[in-house]
Amino acid sequence: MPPALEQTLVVMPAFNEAASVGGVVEEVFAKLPHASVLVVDDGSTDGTRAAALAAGAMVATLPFNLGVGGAMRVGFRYALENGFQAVVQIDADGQHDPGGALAVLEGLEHADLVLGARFAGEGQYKMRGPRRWASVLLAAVLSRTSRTSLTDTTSGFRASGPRAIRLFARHYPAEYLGEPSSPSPLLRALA
Ligand SMILES: Nc1nc2c(ncn2[C@@H]2O[C@H](COP(=O)(O)OP(=O)(O)OP(=O)(O)O)[C@@H](O)[C@H]2O)c(=O)[nH]1
Ligand SMILES: [Mg+2]
Repeated sequence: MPPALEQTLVVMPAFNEAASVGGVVEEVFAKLPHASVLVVDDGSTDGTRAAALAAGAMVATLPFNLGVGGAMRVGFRYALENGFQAVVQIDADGQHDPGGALAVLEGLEHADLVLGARFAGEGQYKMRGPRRWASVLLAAVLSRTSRTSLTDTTSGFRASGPRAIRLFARHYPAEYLGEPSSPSPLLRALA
């Protein structure tokens, strides 16, 4: 059995997404009734917080910008402390179809972490230039390391089960899509 939606927390990292976050939250509630939604508003300077609250989400507002990694760790800690069995990350810019969240959640029956790939034959998403090369390289290296065929290792659309939640609440690459003092060339290409 995949985790019940009552025990599922949707975590939405958001940085200046006032224009889209409300619509995405509403769509999540429509597609995943009974799930909880936590928007992590990461020092936005627009109306992200108000738009997310108006749509019915919980909002964690960070006093300054931590980046997506730091924001996700806030979400995982909240999930752990409140007994959620699954965390689904959905971006606030409307790039992920919340309807697809059911499919990634179902994958948790057989895995600790499920990635919703953007290059697996559905949708129109395209990457170009260094970002694409870095993504292909990462996919090749991580496919070997994990002995699984992975096409899109940096997709934000992912579901984590209880073991992954415990791990990520403690350790999560906070620099990812953040502003580290000296970003690696690979991370810079992907950001
Ligand atoms: N919490 C937090 N969220 C962020 C930050 N930067 C981006 N985000 C959010 O993370 C999600 C993904 O960011 P995007 O900029 O869309 O990254 P992407 O999808 O890889 O890039 P695009 O292909 O340009 O859409 C969105 O919901 C953003 O609002 C940040 O510094 N902090
Ligand atoms: Mg995006």
